[in-house]
Amino acid sequence: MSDTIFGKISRGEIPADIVYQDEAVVAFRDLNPQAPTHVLVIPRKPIPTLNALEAEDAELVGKLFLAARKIAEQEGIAAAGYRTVINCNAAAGQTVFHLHLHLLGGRPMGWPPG
Ligand code: DGP
Repeated sequence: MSDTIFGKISRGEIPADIVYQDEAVVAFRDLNPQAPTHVLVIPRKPIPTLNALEAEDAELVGKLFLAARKIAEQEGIAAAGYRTVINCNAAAGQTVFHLHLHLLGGRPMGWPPG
C-alpha cells in the first residue's frame, strides 16, 4: 500500500498541529481550513478509502467517531453543533488516500453540501 502525507503525520515524520492522539487515531488541524474548527481524524492504520474498510475495522471506525466527539467538546463546538464528513474517491473530492474524517464547526453549515 502506498504511503501518504497522513501516514507520515501519524508516525510523527512530518509536523502537524495535533489536537488529539491515542493508540488507534491521530487528529490534527486541516492545512486549508473550511471552518473556524476544521480537524482531520485519521486511523493510524493506513486504510486508503471507505471502500477499503473491512469488517475487522468496525471498532476502529467507532474510535474515529468517539475521538471526533471528544475533540468537538475540547473545541467548544459540541453544543452548538458540527459536521463530520468522509470523502470517498474522486467524485467526492478525496485528495489524500488515507481514510480521514473531517470535523467542521464554529459556523453555520449549509445543506446540501457542495
Ligand atoms: P480530502 O479532500 O477529503 O481528501 O481532504 C484532504 C484534506 O487534507 C484537505 O482539506 C487539505 C488537508 N491536507 C492536505 N495536506 C495536508 C497536510 O500536509 N497537512 C494538513 N494538516 N492537512 C493537509
